[in-house]
Amino acid sequence: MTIEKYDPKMIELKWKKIWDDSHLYRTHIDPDKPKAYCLDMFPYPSGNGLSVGHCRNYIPTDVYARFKKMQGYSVLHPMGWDAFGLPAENEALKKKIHPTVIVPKHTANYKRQMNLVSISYDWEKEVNSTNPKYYKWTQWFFLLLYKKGLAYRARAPQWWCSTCKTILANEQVENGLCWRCGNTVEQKELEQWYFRITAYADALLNDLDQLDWPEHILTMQKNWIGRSDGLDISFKVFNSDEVLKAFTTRPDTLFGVTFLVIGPEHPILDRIVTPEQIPAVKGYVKDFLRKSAIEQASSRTGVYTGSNAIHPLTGQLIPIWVADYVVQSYGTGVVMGVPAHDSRDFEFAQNYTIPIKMVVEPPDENDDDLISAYVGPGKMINSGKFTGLSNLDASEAISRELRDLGSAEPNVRYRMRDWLISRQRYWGAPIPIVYCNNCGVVPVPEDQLPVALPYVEHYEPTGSPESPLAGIPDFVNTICPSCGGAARRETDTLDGFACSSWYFLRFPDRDYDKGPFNPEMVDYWLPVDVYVGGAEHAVMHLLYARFWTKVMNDAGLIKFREPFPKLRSQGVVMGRDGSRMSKSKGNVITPDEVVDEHGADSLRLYELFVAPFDKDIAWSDEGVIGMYRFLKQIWKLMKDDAAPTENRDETADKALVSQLHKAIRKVTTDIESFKFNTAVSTLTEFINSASKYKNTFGTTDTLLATFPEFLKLLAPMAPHIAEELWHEALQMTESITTAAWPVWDPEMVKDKEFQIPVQVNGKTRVILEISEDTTKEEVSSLALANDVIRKWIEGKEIKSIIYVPLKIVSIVTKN
Ligand code: ANZ
Ligand code: ZN
Repeated sequence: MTIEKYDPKMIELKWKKIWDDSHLYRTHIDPDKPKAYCLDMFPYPSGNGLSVGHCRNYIPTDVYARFKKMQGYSVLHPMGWDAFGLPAENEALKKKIHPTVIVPKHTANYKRQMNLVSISYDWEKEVNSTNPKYYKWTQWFFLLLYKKGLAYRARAPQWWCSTCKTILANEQVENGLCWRCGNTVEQKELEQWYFRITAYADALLNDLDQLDWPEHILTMQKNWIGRSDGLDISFKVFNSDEVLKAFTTRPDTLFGVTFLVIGPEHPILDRIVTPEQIPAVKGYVKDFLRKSAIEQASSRTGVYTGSNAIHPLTGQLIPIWVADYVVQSYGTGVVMGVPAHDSRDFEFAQNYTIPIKMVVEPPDENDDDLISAYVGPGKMINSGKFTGLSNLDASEAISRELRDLGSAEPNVRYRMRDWLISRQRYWGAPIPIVYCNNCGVVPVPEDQLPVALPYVEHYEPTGSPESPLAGIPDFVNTICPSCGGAARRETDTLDGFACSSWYFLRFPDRDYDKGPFNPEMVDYWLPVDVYVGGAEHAVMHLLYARFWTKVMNDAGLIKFREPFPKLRSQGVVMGRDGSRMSKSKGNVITPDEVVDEHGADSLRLYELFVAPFDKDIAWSDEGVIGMYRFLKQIWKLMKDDAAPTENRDETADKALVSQLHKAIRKVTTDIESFKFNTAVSTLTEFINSASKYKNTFGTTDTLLATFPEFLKLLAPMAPHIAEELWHEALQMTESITTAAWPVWDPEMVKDKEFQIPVQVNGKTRVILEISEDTTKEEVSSLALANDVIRKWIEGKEIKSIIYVPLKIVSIVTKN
C-alpha cells in the first residue's frame, strides 16, 4: 500500500483555515479553572519583519500557552505593538514614509508572519500603543504620577543624541552611546520632565528577591539601581570657611587619602581656586566641556586648585584637585583620593606623582612597589590607633570616631537617576501639560484626554530643543483649563518606554473605556504568569514597568507589586556564519523562507530542540532538515499500518508503554521549566522505539494505544501535523488543541529493581539492587564502594571488572 506523502504546506494551510474559522485561539475565562497569562514582550514593528531570531521568543511561549490550555487552564496569550517612540520613527525617517503609514504596514506584516508559524495569539485582544484610545491612558498615567508628586520638571544637564535629535534617559545611554542609533551622546542643559523613579529605588531593589528571573537580569537590575551605603566625610578647606564633603564607601581607607578631587562643574570650584591657579583651571574646564562623555569618564587628567584641605583625623594638609573622572551628579561630586586602594585614584596619582600610601595590607606583602591598587580586604597599617584591626572593623571604628567629631554622616546613594521622559520628537504621546502665564504649569484635565497627536506632514526632528509639534500653532495655542486664558501646550512627547510600562494591564479588556484597564479583568488575569523576552530589556523596560506597577499599587489601582513574577529570556539566533544576523551582512533568515521549504512545524521543533532555551545558537539548515525527517518518521509510523506479526512479546509491550509514560512525565516537567530541547529529544526517543517496535511486531493494539497520548505531547510543539494525524490517522473529531493533557501512571514510570550478585574472584559476596538503566560505570562504582566488597579487595590490585547487564558483576584481582 502506498501512503500519502507528508506534505506540510498542504496540512498547515488546511488547519490554519479551520482553526481560524472556529476561533480556536479566542480567550475563554472559566472562573473554576486556574489561569495562565502567557506574555511575550510586545515588539516595535520593524520594516525588516520577523527573523527566525524573534521566533525563538514567540514559539516557546506559544508552546507553554498551548500546554497550559491542554492542562485545563484559562489562558490569555495576547500580542500587540509598541509602535510609538524612537525605533519606529527613526525607520520612518530613514525610509521617508510617514509613521502613520509605515506602522500599519509593518504591523500587518508581523502579524502575517506570526500566523505563518501559528502562534496561538488571540488577535481580538491586540493592542497598539499609537491608538488614541490607548495613549489616552498613557497620558492618564502621566497625570497620576504628576498628582502623586512623581512627575516633575527640572533644568539639568542631560544626554542629547544629535542623530536622533532628542534628549535620552540615563538608561538609554550605554557607554556614552545612544541606545537607538549608537551615536556618541553629548550634554545639553534643558528644562525637562522626569518621573521620580528614585523614590522607588529601595522597593525596586528589595523586591528583586521575590522574582523568579534569570540571575544575570536580576544582577543587571541590582547594579543599575546601584545602592551604596557609605559616609559623607567633611574636609575643611585650609584658610577658608568652605567645607568639602566626600562620599565614600571605604571609610577604612581614610588614612590613605593623599588628595581630594572635585568635578570640573562643581559650584565650589570658583570659590576655592587660588588666583595663580585660575588660568590653568579655566583652561582645564574648557577642555573638559569639549570632550565626549566616554572621554570624560576614561580620562585620568586633572589640575591642582591651589587649595588644600585638612585631614579630619591627622590634621595633615591634602591638596585639592579638579579632575573629570569625578561624576558631578553622583554622591557629593567630591572624591577622597586613595590611590593605594582605588584603581582610578591610582592611575590619577601616577600621572601627577601624588604620594601613594598603603593602609590595607595585601596578603602577600613582599612587594613594596604597588603596580596597581589593592582593593581586597586585609589588616590595617599606617592608620594610627586603627592599625592592626581588620579593615572591616576599622571601617566601623573610623566611622564612629568621625561621627563623634561631627565630621561625617552616613548616607545611602543610588546610581539610578530619575527617569527623563521628555522627547523632542513627533512620534509619541503628547505630554498632557499646558503652560499658562497666569496659572503656570497646568495638567490637562482627565476629561480632555487624549491630547491627540496632530497629523503633520513634516515630522522630522528639528534639532532645536523643541519637537516638531512646536511648529504647529493649532496644537501649541490652547486655552488654560484653569483660568480660560491663552496658554501654550507642552510640545515634547512622552518617551516610548512609558507606553510599554502598562500595556500588560490593557490586554485583558482592550476596549474598556472607564479607566486605563478593567479592574475586574485585571484582578482575574494579573500578574503575568510567564513573561518572555530578550535580555536587551533587562534594565530599561523591565525597570520602568516594575516602577509603574508599584506606583499603581500604592494608588490602590491594583493588588500586586510586581507585574512579572516569572521571567524567561531566550538566547540569540546567529546567522549561518555564527555572527549576529543583520541586514547589512545579508545573513538574516526569515521564518517565511524556512516555512516555505520545510513547514512551520519543522521550524518550531528546530527552534525548540537546537539548544537550551536561554543559549545563543548559530542557525543550521541541517538542524531543520533533521526535524523535518523526524516528522516524516512520525507520519510513516502512524499512517502506514503494518499487520501485527505472530511473535507477540509481553515484555516489549510493557517496555513501550512504560517509555510512553516516562515521556509524558518528562515532557510535562520539561515544558513547565522551559526545557524545550530535552522535551523534543524525549519525543524523538519515543518515536525511535515505537518505530523499532513496529518493525518487529507490526501495528499492534499496544502500539496504536500510544498514538493519541504521543500526539498530545507533540501538539503544543508541532500543532499542524499533530492535528492532522489526530483526525486522519486516529479519526478524532475535536481539535487536539483542546484535548486534555495526558497524565502519567506512577506505576508505569517506576524503574524495575534488579538483584545483581557481585562476585570477587568467582565467589558471590554481596547482592546489589540496581535499576534497569544503570550503566556499567555506575554499577562498577557501586560495587567498589560497597563495604563488604571493599573488605574483600582491600590491598589488592584489580585486574578486571566484568558486568553482564542485569545479570552479574565479577571483580577479578591480581594475586
Ligand atoms: C574612597 C575610596 C577608597 C573609595 C577606596 C573607593 C575605594 P560606588 O560603590 O559606586 O557608590 N566616588 C564617590 N563619588 C564619586 C563621584 N562623584 N565620581 C566618581 N567617583 C566617586 O562608589 C563609591 C566610591 O566611588 C567612593 O568610595 C568614592 O571613592 C568614589 F579604596 O572613596 B571611594
Ligand atoms: Zn540616537
